Amino acid sequence: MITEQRLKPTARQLEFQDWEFGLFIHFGLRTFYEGYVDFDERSMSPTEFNPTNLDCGQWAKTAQQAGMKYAVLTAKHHDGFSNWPSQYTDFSVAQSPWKDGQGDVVREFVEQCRQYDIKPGLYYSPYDGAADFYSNKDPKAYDDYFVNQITELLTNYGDIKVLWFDGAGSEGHEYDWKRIVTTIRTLQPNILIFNMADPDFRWVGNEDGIAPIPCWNVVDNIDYSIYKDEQEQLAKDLWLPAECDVQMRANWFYSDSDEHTVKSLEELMGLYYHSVGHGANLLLNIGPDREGLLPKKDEQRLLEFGAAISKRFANPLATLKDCQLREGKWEYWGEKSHLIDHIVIEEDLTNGESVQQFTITVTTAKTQRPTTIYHGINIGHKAIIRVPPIRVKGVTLEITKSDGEPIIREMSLYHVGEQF
Ligand code: FUL
Repeated sequence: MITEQRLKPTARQLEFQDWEFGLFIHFGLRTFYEGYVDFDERSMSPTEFNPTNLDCGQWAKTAQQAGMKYAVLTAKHHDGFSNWPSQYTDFSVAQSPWKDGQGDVVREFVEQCRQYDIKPGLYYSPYDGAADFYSNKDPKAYDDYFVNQITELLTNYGDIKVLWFDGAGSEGHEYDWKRIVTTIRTLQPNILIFNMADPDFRWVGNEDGIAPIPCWNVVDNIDYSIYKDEQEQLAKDLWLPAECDVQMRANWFYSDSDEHTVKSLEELMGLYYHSVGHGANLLLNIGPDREGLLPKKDEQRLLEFGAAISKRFANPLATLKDCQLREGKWEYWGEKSHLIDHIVIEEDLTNGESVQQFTITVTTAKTQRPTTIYHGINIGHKAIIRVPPIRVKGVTLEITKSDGEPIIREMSLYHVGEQF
């Protein structure tokens, strides 16, 4: 029986959770100012924006080859520079020498995403360091600007899947969210909004790529930004799946001086277990360089990462089809014994999250005794459980506490070994 009060995801939230892995792209005028930091005092000129070889196809193709399903580009970051020729500012690509001011990074990005079957998303910083009316002295003028720019982005580029609102810098600023959200929902009813205003998914609360255990889908508060410790209390419980955004290097935007900080494959694999493996999405950032390309080392590392993920999880020893549901337990019984070191479980979330506690019990290979080897809390979208290698004849998943009848949509067993 499913309890009436159990919160359920929308169809677009369910779809989002299945994407699992995406590419975050920080690119803009700031790319051309070495060492520029968030809320930098230095002024910047659009005349410096001139990627010599911009290729959004390289971004999208690399993402696709790595197994990513979506990408989010900074349409406008905190510095206020618009990566599209917005008619509401003179601080955009239109004032740059790039393509004689006729270029549009947002357009090239969304078109190439579609080309490679990557869902396009746009980051839009509510904070704006360039619009002098941003400050609370004239919040209404800034709301107008916000709505006008969002209207351009959500009208001129087709279906946009994600609108990513970064809270950083906005602490204490009052926006007319009602007006802004009405605009967004009217223009693109299926868009997913990140973390602010009327969110569809939430920030995991750190920029390290780590989701906790348990990472529930239903929450009553959200983390706002890295500059604010207190969480924002929501008016009611909401289904808000978590996303883990994390950098490939030490900086979000390209820098000449941090190539040595490109994360190792080992560290990235760890992040995968701690994010996707805990039921959250992983949004991994790369800052394209001054040519407008993903830097070689980052591109290679991302491809290695994607290959390592699929190598690990492409060949299960058994899946749900090989299991039987008996008296509320999902049981696998092998003809032969197997070495296993991973158990991956997915809950069908269509009607909400049910599992609150579970155990994994193996039937030992020689004496065929049931032995519990793992106690878990939630399963949610996906739980990747890594155990020391163990030879088993059978494996049983038992849900020991749940809200209503749990539906398991996948349970698979793997022997991955020591490989990377
Ligand atoms: C932070 C920002 O201030 C960074 O520049 C970056 O955009 C990151 C995703 O969010 O809070």
